[in-house]
Amino acid sequence: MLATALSTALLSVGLAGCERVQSADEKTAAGAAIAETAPEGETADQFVARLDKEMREIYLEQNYAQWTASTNINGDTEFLAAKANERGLLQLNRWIEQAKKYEGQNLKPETARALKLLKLMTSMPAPKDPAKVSELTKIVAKLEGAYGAGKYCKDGDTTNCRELGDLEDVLRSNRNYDEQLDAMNGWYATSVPSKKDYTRFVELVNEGAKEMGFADAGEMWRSGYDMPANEVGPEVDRLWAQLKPMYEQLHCYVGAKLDEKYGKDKGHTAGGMLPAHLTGNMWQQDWGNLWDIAAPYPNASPLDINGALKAIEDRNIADALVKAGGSAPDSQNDAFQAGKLTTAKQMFERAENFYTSLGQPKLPASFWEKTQFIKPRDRDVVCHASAWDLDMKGDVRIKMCTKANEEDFTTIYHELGHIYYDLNYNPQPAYFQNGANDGFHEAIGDTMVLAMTPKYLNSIGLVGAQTESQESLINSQMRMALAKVAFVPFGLMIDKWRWGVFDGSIKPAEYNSAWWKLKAEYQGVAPVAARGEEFFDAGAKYHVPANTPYLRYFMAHVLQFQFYKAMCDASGYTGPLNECSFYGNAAAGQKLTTMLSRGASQPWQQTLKEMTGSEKLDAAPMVEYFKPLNDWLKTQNAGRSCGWTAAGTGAPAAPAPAAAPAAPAATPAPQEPAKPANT
Ligand code: X8Z
Ligand code: ZN
Repeated sequence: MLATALSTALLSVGLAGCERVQSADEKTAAGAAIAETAPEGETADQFVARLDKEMREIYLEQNYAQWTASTNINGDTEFLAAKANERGLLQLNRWIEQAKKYEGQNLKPETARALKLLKLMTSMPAPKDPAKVSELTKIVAKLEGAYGAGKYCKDGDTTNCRELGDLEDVLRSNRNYDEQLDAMNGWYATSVPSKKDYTRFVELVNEGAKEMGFADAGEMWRSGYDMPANEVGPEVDRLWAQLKPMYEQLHCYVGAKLDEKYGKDKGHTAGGMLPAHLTGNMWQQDWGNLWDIAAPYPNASPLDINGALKAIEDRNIADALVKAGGSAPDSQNDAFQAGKLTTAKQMFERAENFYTSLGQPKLPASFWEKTQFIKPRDRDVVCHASAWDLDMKGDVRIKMCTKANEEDFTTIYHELGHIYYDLNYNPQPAYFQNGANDGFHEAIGDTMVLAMTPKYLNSIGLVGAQTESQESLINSQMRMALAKVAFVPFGLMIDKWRWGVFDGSIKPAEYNSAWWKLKAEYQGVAPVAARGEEFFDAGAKYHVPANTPYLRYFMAHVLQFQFYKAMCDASGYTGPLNECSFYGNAAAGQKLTTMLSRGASQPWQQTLKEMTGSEKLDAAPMVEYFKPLNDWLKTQNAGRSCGWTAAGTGAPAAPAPAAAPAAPAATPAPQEPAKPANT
């Protein structure tokens, strides 16, 4: 695909995050047929027709180069990816220059839209100075490579290094307080060297954005939503206000569970915040791994998807070991890898089946041949999951380091949402091959995840028989809430931070304190020991070094419930929203197909209206979905002291949720010694 509205497209490196463009015939190698100047007398319509053709050509080189670099990190591939990106960015600047002569002309709506989207085609606007484009693309390739190859070697012992995936495993399932702290701090140490490059990166993209007429790169990002850029902030604040009371209830409940598990002195930090290393997730964005301590009714209907997937993997490894025969360590290792690959493919097949049940096509054979399903053993790769459309005509791939757990299982459904978006809008001109907005792209797969009800999971053999009871309902709602509700403030704070970084209100000397201040304010999480400016903790989150805008995920969390409700309605379902699954329903599938095939060819508000009947983002369906859990949480939290104060961070406090009786706005926290950064 062309990636996500503001982000991907041309400039692959670092742009897209989850969405990258890719591939095609070698004979159309990028640049081959692309002139540096526009033909004389070219009309606007002729210009966009040429744009369509040239974009298809130039992305190939970028996509192949970037795929190669992301699936094999080393100096050579980094160099080539940077070069390809440099050529792409230079060409984008040329097109933008060439398009200027049509400003103010009376154009066909489709042509006007193509020209408007052109300026928003990258999330890394490049300066005009070619030397700076070269510098920018080298930095970008280096930042992403460094993230992908990051390792924590405890006490500097290089014979004992762990990668991100190993460290995430600790947070996922090891409940030892100190080991979790060590895993988090260990990963966060890997981003320290990137601060200098990131700081320079910010200067360069701001220069590019200004030359394109934006105040800074953040304003450019906010211009990608078919509404005035200055209305985007207030719009997302409005949505957050709809969701915040529910988040505060969940925060209070999870905090109480952490107290039970670790003791009152360790379950909260000063001010009543959750200790960052105890949320089961490296970035505190998804608390689903806390199921072992947060399950409301451990004895109600089973929902142990992790256990089921692990059992499948164990069987596959055992089968592969039998096949391999030999007992030599090499053949054992091969069998282990083969067992993991088989499991990953089975997980992908299951997700593909969900989409085909809705009328989508089977994935092309090349997808199965070229996808990176699991982490290779012989080289560094960027493990962060992403979906790629290499040639806009069927060469789609996913890059993942799949593990047999629930989080990765749902990530596969998420990634396939991108892939099916790509395949459905491939007939559009290149410049419309994108999501209606970038939040749409991120919301598709997640909408399918909402339809993965306990009944569906039972039907595919991943959980045991379900009995209908209030306890089962609360369990399944909690399972979703730990992933979806917990995410919302995280989805907002990342770009609040970047908007500040780009507009200069957050200076490099304040990067870390501002990061933790926003995390305190929105999420109510904090590190347990000072994280001063010697750290660069934002850089430990993929999307920052990869320069993938993040507001898209916040919007997606709102949109996916709107889409889900619309598809449930289309399927004829009339029961409680949270029990609906449209798996296998043709009418729901038709709605989806229509939305996907529009791509970015019209303002997203129009596409949303076709899908849901309304052109407004609205968190009401999310609130409706979680009503049973929210009511239950209020009862559970009665008598608890909910809310937090962001002690020492200067961030505003979250007031106590209404249902929590008479508690002060925050647990009066024991005063910690003054900490420079985050407390
Ligand atoms: O980055 C992703 C996807 C690729 S677009 C794996 N996600 C965000 C994240 O991991 O931070 C999906 C949810 C949020
Ligand atoms: Zn995604």
